[in-house]
Amino acid sequence: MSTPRRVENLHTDKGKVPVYATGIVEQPWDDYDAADHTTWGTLYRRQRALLAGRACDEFLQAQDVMGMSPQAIPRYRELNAVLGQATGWQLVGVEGLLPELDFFQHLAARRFPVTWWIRRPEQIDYIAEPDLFHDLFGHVPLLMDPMFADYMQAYGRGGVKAHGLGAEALQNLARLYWYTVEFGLVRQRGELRIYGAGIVSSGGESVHALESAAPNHVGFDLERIMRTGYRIDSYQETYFVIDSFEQLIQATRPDFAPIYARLAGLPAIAPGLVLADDRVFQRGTGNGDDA
Ligand code: HBI
Ligand code: FE
Repeated sequence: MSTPRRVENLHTDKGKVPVYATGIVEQPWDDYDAADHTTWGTLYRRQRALLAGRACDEFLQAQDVMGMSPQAIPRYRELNAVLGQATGWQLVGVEGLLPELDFFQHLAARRFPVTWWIRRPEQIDYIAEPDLFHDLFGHVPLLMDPMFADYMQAYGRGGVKAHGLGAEALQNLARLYWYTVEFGLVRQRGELRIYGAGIVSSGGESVHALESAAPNHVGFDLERIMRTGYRIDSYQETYFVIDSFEQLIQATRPDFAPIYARLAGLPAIAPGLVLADDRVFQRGTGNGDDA
């Protein structure tokens, strides 16, 4: 299988991550080789076995409704037929991470960019950048949920607006994405369940996020999250918990400009800290006092 066209290494606050060409690419489904389909199937089976009782209901049900299976890498075209009917979202193939404005513009138009290539077998347990498995298995199913679908579009619109407001506003938004879309937990029937794509697509973190005593579990608070730093190369030290997807869409109703103004210049909150006015579900045993 041909490799993606890497354009440059963008030095972001997430460290050095490659940013790719921004064009849309057709999913080269006929070019996937046996190793690609096997990698998909192995990861799919492993994650579905782990996520029963750990992922939120909406995630697991959507994956089944979309017809995803371990048999083979799904065809974006087929998923788009189902997804378009459900919430108007469409998948578009991309080379990988996009510059933020391109990414926001896709979300604002109900297009989710999905990387067209899947990790190689030797990377099966970890890959530093989002590949097809992370995007398709992790991010796409919840776009079937009307409330979450609205949140993702509102997030994209917020991002397009924030793009002209400078680096701090973009960093606030990146943190919001990180602690909800990527690493969010939701309360369901009194228990914590996973909805974040970064967790559901990771074997270790699917267990760690819910069952380890190390991380903090703190109730969702928009401004608290926008101030909280994060690391991209280790399990999260704090997971934020929402009561429902409705809470996410409510949080994105107001104009963010006054919030950015209020937060401007305030120091970041270290990833492991618990604050006095946090709604604490679990105070982690991690050292938490890291600078
Ligand atoms: N590009 N393809 C792709 N996928 C992402 O999840 C993504 C991105 N570019 C930027 C980005 N995520 C994050 O910086 C968001 O916080 C915007
Ligand atoms: Fe992601």
